[in-house]
Amino acid sequence: MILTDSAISQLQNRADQCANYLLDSKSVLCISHIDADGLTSAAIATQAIQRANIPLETAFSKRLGEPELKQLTKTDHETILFTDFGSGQIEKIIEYSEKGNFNPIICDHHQPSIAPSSNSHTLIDLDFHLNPLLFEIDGASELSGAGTCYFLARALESGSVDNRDLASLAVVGAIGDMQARDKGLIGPNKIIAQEGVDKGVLDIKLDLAFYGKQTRPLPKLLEYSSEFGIPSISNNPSGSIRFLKNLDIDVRENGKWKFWVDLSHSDKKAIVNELVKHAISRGLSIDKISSFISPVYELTQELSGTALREATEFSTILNATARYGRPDVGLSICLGNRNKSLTRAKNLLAVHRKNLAEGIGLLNREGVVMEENFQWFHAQDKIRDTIVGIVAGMVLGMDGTDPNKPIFAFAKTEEGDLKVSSRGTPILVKNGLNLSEVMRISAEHVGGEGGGHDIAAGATIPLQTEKLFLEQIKTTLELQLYNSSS
Ligand SMILES: [Mn+2]
Repeated sequence: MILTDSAISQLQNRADQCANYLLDSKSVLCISHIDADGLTSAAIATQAIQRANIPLETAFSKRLGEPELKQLTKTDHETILFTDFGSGQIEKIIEYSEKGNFNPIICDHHQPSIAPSSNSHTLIDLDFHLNPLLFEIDGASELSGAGTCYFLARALESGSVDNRDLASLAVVGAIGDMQARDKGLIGPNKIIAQEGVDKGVLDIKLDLAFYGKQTRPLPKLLEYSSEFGIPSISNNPSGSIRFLKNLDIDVRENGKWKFWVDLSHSDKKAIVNELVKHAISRGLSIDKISSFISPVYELTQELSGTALREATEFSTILNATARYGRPDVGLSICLGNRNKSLTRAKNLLAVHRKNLAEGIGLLNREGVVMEENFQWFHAQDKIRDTIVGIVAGMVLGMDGTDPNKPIFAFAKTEEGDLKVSSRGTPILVKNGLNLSEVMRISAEHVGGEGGGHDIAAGATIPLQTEKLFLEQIKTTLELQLYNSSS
């Protein structure tokens, strides 16, 4: 690679160490997390390891607690590669490794359960732990799990192998983990995207930022723009149709609404102009209006007008598989299989959309509980634990919630405990919020486990510990937000 920045070259050195470790392994078990970033992480690692001719098996896990780690000690594979999780459990993983239960490699971007350099123990992890946070690269916005695996994949190259085609999956992972900002991907994520462009697997262009340009008919594309809050268009079906009918553009063809991708460049431009005029005349903020346009990441190997063409829609498809117990389907799509896998995924996507809409409906009806420095809701068993975090992220900032406070969401799990998901905002993080720490401390306080990123984190806690957990959140948040303001 041609990158010169010192943090990145340190990350590359670590990737080289991990790659050498892998290349010396007789066989590898790759185990990954079940979201879009986890699936693309596994897909990148899987392909790079296969191309390096190392025998491999790929598996997924919803969580990585004591029972899951214990189960992994039974593996026949010489090396276990943890992708998109593992850093938050590194203490436990080191314990197992020292007992000779398995040889681990961790390729993750979540916050390590022990801070780098906080104790001498961490020296042991140096050889096999690849994580941007160890090199002062932000794991919440600058490099995803899939991006971290991409660095490993590049380090595994030898001879004529060129793994840059995997950059498109790394971008899908970063987008799935909400790492893009108004100006698109930043930091190492951006460098990876550029490698994808150079390799011809990605196309980056400034375009309408709305979700669904490939697969939603124009009125739906506009109607579902709730994050932009455009008066009389967002969440307004008849208003969206009225807006389109007033345009001097053919927005229909053969009696059907067109899709954004079907429009000519000049028609797209005309619609954006009208949208901006409409938004200005109704007093929408300039910040919101300027976010209508952003870099859009298209996978050039996928057909235009399909759900896999644009990184945003691709990542939703993956979430719809993995979070409903079918990570195998999502992985299969990432590995290039279509037909059956894609049909299955689309069916799951319909269910996923329905569940998200129902979850948001529930929140609109019941609202959140407002505390002094945070807000929360308890979905009981009305929202699946695997999507309650997505719902929390979607409702944060909507009517009835406070965009200046982090949100915490509880849901019961199939395993008989509670899942807690939390989401913050970039401004809160700047003011000292670290949800990974909040979730780890509060979960440990009630006998559970938690961690993640500063801006988004999760925990699993025993039933009926909500009250104690919430009290601990309050205390930890006070310290974080107080320390930064003093
Ligand atoms: Mn991730």
